[in-house]
Amino acid sequence: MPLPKAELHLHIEGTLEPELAFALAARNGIALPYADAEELRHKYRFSDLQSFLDLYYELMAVLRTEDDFADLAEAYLTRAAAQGVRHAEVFFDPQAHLARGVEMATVVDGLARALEGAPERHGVSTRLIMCFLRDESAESAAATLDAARPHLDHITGVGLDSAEVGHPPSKFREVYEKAANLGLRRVAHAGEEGPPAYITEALDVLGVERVDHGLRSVEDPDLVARLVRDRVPLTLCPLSNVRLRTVDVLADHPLRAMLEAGLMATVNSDDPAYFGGYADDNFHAVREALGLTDDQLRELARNSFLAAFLDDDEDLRKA
Ligand code: ES4
Ligand code: ZN
Repeated sequence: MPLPKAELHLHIEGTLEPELAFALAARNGIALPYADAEELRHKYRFSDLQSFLDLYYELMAVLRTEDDFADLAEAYLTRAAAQGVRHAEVFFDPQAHLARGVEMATVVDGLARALEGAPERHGVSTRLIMCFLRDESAESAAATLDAARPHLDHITGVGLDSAEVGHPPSKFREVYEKAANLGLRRVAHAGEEGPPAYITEALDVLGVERVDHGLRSVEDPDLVARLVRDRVPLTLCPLSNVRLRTVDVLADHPLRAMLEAGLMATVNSDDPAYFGGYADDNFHAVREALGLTDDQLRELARNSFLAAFLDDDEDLRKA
């Protein structure tokens, strides 16, 4: 039995398995430039974040209808539940869909339909977090927040993702302030490929409650001391870091040292269809590669529930 856990760093578009991509392409009359799912899977070899993002955005073309988004989320929930996930905070990238002429309502209603049925169907509670693409303008992010206004009953928070280097958190100061005023929770990717200073900015300028990745915090001892002192959760994604060549091999991943330094680390799958594993696959991989103890694995699982945007009456650890 996999450990019960919460997954806090998961891009729903990154759960698009090659077989589902082909099925949705056929349903929508879209031709993919690959012979079949197997040929497509062979393209899942990346040299850095951008080389992954290029394919990630290309394949989104198959997501067109509300049913497509519902089917995508349902497929994820089925796999996540089998890996011990009891609570999932799901990112989505509205700008990537709006740019293709897919409306916000299509995306949110499709995802929300699958997520709303998840407690009964899969024993998984959920939240939805909409991410701004940091390589798009601050004005585009603000317009996206406006477009989401009619749908905020389905959206718990905002995040920041896509190509990090050259797009510091401070670029999004105003839209995060607006989001906070709307009662939205705040997270942001920082320190995946970008420098530790981006993590500091995400905390100080954007007011984030969790840092997504936060991997490069280990380069700055003062920042580590602050993250430990303030119990700032980091949503690490070990298999993602290896696939995107941020870390050479899993045995070099700093997760164990981070736990031992007192950081509030969590383990997540990021874009599991692309990076070779879902939530428990990541737990299993770090246990093997880093020799984590059972206590450390339980600490990771406990951290995931403590760092979740759950209400006080939703203690899923007892489930
Ligand atoms: C992402 Cl791994 C990663 N990093 C930044 N942005 C992303 N969007 C989807 N996956
Ligand atoms: Zn991510």
